[in-house]
Amino acid sequence: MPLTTAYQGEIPYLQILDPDGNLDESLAKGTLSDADVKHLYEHMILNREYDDSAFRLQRSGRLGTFPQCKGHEAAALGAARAMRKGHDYLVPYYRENPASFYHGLPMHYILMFWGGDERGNAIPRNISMSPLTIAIGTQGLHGVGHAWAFKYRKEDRVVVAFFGDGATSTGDIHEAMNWGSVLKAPIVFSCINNAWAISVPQDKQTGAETFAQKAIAYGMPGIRVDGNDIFAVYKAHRDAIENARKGNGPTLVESVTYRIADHTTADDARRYRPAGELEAAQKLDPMIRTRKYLETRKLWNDELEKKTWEKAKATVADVIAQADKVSPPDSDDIFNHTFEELPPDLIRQRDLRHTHSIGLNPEEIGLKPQPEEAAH
Ligand SMILES: Cc1ncc(C[n+]2csc(CCOP(=O)(O)OP(=O)(O)O)c2C)c(N)n1
Ligand SMILES: [Mg+2]
Repeated sequence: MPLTTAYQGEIPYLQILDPDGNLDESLAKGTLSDADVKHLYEHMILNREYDDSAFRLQRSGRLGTFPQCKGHEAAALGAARAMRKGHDYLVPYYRENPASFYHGLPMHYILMFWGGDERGNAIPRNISMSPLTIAIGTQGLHGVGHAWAFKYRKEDRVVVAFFGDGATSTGDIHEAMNWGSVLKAPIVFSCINNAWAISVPQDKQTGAETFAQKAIAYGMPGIRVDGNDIFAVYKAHRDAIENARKGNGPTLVESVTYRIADHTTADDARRYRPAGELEAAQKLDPMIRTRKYLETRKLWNDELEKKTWEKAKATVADVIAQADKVSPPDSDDIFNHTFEELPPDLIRQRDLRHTHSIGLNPEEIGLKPQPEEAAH
């Protein structure tokens, strides 16, 4: 019997705004209006200013570390704009400040968090997003859980879960994509391929040509987009979100961008980045292209650019002042924001870890021995 084809798949690639700022009018139809692009560019400026200020705060000893989002602005904001604000649910990792702020997260929270204050990751209830995730990939499963809950409750909310190229090598992301697809959960898997996972490049991360093609194996659509193109990122996410809202399950969107900064302030990418790569990527910076587009449409000029940066600087200075005014944290905070009701073992950990209790008999400080301790 001859061999036949069991399955054949294809991954589309979408670019609408090219690096010179030229727009494919037919693909752009029904996507972002002039006002949208202007507004998103203003957000890019605000985020770039925030990013550079946070870097300086770290260098002056006021933040522990900071992962810069530089270069990711279009990839994050295009997806954020495609979501229904306050309704759809954002599941970030740690490089989505532009999306988080767009969805209303107070900007000083992120400074608090990287300054070591856990209250900065206690997301206010009215913001439709989960906390930042540092444990790579785990948020994929949280995202599927949220999406499954929305489906179960018959709410028409959709989750957008972000993760990096490096996270695709974790078991959690595979499990999340598998279960998301099996359950037809309303979730979009947004993979930010920024070429690096700390010092690991794409060809050491996967044997596949794209990350998007992994969707095929999970039985969901996959698409690769130019992640520095705000139109393409928006369109791919909007279509995927609306498809999920209709009950058709997840999509994997791979946004190809570049990590213009070091991995975090604790890294020095000059040690591993090939010569010339950064300079080439800087030419593809999403802000350059978005500005060029706005200028071609006579919607932007030097004066607006100057004014917007000035406004961004003033906003960020206010944000820093706000973070400075926050009362000092309490070490109990690390226990206080994850559970609605703290489970007994964590109550015990919280109470036992106080320095004054170390070495004391738990019974003497009013704690009942745990069953295994009683058995010894
Ligand atoms: C489970 C787990 N393993 C390892 C790490 C250490 N770590 C922190 S960031 C990172 C690389 C992540 O790369 P990627 O997913 O591409 O995201 P990017 O930082 O490039 O945006 C690693 C391995 C971690 N935080 N969590
Ligand atoms: Mg990466």
